[in-house]
Amino acid sequence: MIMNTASQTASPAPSGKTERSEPAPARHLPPGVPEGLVLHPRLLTGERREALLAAIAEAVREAPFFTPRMPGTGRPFSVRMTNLGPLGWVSDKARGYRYEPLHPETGRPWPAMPALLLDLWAELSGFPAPPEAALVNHYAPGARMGLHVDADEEAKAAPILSISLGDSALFRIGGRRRRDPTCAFRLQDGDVLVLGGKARHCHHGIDRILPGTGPALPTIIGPGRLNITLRRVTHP
Ligand code: MD3
Ligand code: FE
Repeated sequence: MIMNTASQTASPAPSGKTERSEPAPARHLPPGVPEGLVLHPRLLTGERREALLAAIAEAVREAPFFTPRMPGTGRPFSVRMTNLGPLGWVSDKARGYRYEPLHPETGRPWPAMPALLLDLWAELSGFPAPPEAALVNHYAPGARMGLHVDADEEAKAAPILSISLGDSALFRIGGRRRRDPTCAFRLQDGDVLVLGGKARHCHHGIDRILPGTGPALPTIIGPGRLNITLRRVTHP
């Protein structure tokens, strides 16, 4: 686990000798990441990762990706989205950002939240009630997400948990005010990020996807990157 405290360790010096299996390089968070941000590098690997990808592919069959639109202007997001769980985040020109129990195009309930995601939340969130929404973002190469704050949840004390799959992305996080300084670091396949404390209320976004840097996603999803965010929406 990597926290924004003094617990970070230095990279080992290169030994000069060739080894059969190189250890994963130590990963550092840049200076200035907000308090409450915890990175678990490559926490999701192997069978757990495969099971999650299969569950997402299955959910996308039932609840296809939709393209959210900006309130007022109707400008489309470059990111496609779908949701799992009792509530899902949606946005359109007329009604803007909100959580809804039904898919905006099919009118059906969102697919159930997989047990694997409920377990991950129970392990890492420190929050006593389960998440109600798993928002699935798909970034094709070239898609991005501008700096924003997540403020549509009533449960302001609950953290947000983020899982990255596929290609790496350059993630940026700043402060409570839009003009506060920002710092950026890479998120890669299998990384789990917990956004609690002050970090929960900070501006953040995705500058760009780094195409071809991660394992392929299921065919029904296509190339690029998936991000799954687990959210508690209502007051428990
Ligand atoms: C920091 N998603 O869905 S995940 C979003 O990679 C969103 O798709 C990005 O921002 C993505 O709203 C970033 C990491 C993340 C998620 C939620 C946060 C960071 C956050 C909420 C508050 C602060
Ligand atoms: Fe966000």
